[in-house]
Amino acid sequence: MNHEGRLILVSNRLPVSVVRSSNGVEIQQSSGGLVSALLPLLKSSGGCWIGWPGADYDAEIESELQRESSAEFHLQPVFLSQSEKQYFYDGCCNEILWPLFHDLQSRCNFDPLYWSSYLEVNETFADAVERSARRNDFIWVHDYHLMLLADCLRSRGVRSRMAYFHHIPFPPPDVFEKLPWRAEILRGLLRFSTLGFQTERDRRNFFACLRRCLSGVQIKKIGARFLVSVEGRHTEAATFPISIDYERLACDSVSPEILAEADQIRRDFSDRKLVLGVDRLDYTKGIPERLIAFRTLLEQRPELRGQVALVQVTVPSREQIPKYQECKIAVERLVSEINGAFGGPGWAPVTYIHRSVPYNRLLALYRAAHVALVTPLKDGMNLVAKEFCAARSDEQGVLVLSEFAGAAVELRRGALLVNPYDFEGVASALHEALRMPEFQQRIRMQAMRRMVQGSDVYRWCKNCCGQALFRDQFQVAAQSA
Ligand code: GDG
Repeated sequence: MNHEGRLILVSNRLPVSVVRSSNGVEIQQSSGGLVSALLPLLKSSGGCWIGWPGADYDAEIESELQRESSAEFHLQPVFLSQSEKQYFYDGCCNEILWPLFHDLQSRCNFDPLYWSSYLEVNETFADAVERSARRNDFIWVHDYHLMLLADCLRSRGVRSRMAYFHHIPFPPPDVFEKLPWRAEILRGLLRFSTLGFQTERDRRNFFACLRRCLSGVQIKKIGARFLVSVEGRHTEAATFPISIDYERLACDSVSPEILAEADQIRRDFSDRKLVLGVDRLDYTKGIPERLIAFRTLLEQRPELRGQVALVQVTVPSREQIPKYQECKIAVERLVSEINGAFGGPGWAPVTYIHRSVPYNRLLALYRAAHVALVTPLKDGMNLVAKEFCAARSDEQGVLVLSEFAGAAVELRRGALLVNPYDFEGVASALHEALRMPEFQQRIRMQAMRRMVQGSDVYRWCKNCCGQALFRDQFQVAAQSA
């Protein structure tokens, strides 16, 4: 990618999981489009990936990670203490920044101790980056856990190019300004050379927050990019919607095993129409609201009772945080109410799977579903929506998608867009989806597949990095514009 420098990737989590067994510690590479897109880049640039391995400090883990690292690139762990996990990760990241950035400020706990820990952990990550990075390296930081990293590094005199990609939404100023440390976050972000957002909505919100909370900010548009200038410093900002490894998913999902498994799933449900939800168990994903909409459908359309089944996969997430525990209880209560009210002997309208299903099973579910019901209250992008399309080479299936998911921008021509808070609206879109003729499904699915295929995760990666690499030329152009 870059002739001189290496790529230094920094994210809260390393792209691995640590599995302990009787044989000791084993390091497993995480799957997913982001890791598949980034690893080849990392290998070609000979860089390193810095992050928390998701386990407490252990010399054995450290040496296993070293063994996993190759001549091409290495994995550098940053270990968090118990109190850092509690105050930085659970606290600041997941009880302040996560809800606030998803417009749910009433769920925030603005504890100043959480913020102190955020500052400390960003410094700890900066220690690790400083140890690894050289002047010509390109440092690419991911997500809201590390918004102050460039600031920490610049204060130590690190002058490398630094890009930041924001995976979650950026809230509008009326929401963002509730944050007691709003100016620190904005100033911190402006120490990066390049800022990437998922959608224009997020980029615009970021600019509106800058104008509301900082003085002396100037923003110039140059082509599809923007140059933000403050106090004589410049940062480039642009929109790069993240995506998936389309070809891999499309290819894997037509293997004979997956197709046979999808047929088996349909038979298991006695050829009832399947509606599928796949999410981390997170209150932003709108799972209780989705269940209420499904209940509304069964109440309003008695003829559908016994004809349609909702399969909801929820992957356990952030289970030690009270708001997540409340969400889990709300989901379980609704599932049992719906099954109690509309189920019959040997038959339940909602199948609730509270665990991660294997990749092959997930693909078979995508293939078996008549409808994917993707209704987050707000989402940076939502990759499940794109994966569903990639898996449907049969050009059948309907996507019912929240208008508040970043994916709605690219998929709006094929999906049925809904407001997840409008239960009757979601129920009626679901009804339309279940009755949609095959030719209409085909037209819509073709449009969505074309869109996802044309902008996959590799292209995303190239756009994000390419832009950062050409930053110097861009700034010269900007200053003379
Ligand atoms: C953040 C932002 C943004 C889910 N269940 C299973 C499973 N998954 C996989 C899906 C998909 C991924 O997890 C979930 O991605 P999302 O995009 O939906 O959501 P977040 O985790 O919230 O991610 C989001 C994303 O970052 C990228 O920028 O889109 O807005 O919140 O890939 O397939 N995979 C398997 N079994 C499961 O049960 N194997």
